[in-house]
Amino acid sequence: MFKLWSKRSLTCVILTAVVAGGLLVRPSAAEDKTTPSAASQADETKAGRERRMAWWHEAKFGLFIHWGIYSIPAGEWKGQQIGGIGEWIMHNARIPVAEYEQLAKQFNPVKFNAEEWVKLAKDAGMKYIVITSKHHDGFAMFASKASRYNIVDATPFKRDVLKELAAACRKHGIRLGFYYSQAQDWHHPGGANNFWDKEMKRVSMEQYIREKAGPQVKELLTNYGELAILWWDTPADMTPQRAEMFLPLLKLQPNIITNNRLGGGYEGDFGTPEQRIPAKGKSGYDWETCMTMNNTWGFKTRDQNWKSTDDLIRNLVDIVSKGGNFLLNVGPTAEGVIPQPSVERLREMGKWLKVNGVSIYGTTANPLGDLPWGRCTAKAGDKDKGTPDKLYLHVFGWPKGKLAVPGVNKKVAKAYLLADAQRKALTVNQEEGNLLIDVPAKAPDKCDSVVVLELTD
Ligand code: FHN
Repeated sequence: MFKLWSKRSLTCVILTAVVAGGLLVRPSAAEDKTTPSAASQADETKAGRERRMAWWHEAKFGLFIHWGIYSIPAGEWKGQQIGGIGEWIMHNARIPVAEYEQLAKQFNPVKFNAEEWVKLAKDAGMKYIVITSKHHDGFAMFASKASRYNIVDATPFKRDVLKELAAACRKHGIRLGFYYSQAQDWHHPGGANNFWDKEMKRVSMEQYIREKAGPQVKELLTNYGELAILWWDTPADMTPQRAEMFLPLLKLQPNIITNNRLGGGYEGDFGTPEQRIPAKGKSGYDWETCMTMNNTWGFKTRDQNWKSTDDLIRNLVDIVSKGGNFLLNVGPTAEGVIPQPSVERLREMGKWLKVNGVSIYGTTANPLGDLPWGRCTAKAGDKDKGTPDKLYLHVFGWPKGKLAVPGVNKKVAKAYLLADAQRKALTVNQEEGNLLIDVPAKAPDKCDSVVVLELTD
């Protein structure tokens, strides 16, 4: 029998307990690391990997959806407010399996409309969606032959919401990825980390992977058309051998992109800093910051601690200027509704991106040094098409009259405001690498005004 509480698993329990306590933890060093070779495509060439990752590099901005039966209690259990993040209520209130699974019988999200969610993501300027197919509570939000504890077999709703989302994503040109909690499963007696339910008759984690997690991942990779991303989470107790039980399945989706949370030493395609933005990016290192808009991933009625739209836009810009992607979360209600404060923020971000999107999508990290007034993104030109190299100066703090830009070593052919449809040239004084750009007195955008520099050799 394998040891249930190895030193490694204990570290993981402590980490997850801190997360569950609602603190914003720094992910472990392992969480931040990634290697160019994905677990699923270990023998691919560099060019092959670049082709597989190309859309993701272009996309920059995605929607994370944490949705499950935890949205029914929404942070409250038996009249008590339960601390920590909403989707952890089973763990944090130490709810036995037999009690928690009764929630499924009430789950009837009649207001769920896949098209509306996908259109909202699109309007927000997002290019992909990642949704929780099964979170740590073990409840599958899709039709599963591997476990009847799923939305089709165990709820009055009986609809496979992932199927509907996959169809809507295909229709609207949004890529779809699935989050799957491969290690923690508080419902299955072999899943990691349910230490509170004394009624559970433990089985091995191998048995859990063999009879539930493995077959479910296979279902996800088989039944929903082409998938963009498989987003593993919390590799508690994952040994290399256990991780390897999942790897052959990835061949079902040769182009899939995976994150670095499978465990067992498999680092996937990208790092996953959580609730934070790294101080600096790293060349050749792909990463995606995932972040909540309030303090919870899954819906919690009382959590109204919303970040402002300006902060969210600046976070997006900060991340992209360091070469990363931004996966921004919403936690729909038990009725299937995305909370209004989230909708408002997404629409406002979309408005900003409508004007300024070219300074985000398909750009690369800031080639200049630190900039006191904001951030910079870059785009290489195309000689064949006659398009110049460009720098996008994201000005958070609008200056009085002149914008000083240090470190520009190429000649500036033209400077203009992205918000100016006429592209009227701004006067630029260039002395060696230092620029002084004459800008209007009033910032075109109170959050982030973008000045474009077209460069020549
Ligand atoms: O424990 C989960 C948490 O509930 C949430 O899903 C986040 C999203 O990245 N991942 C884990 C904590 O790292």
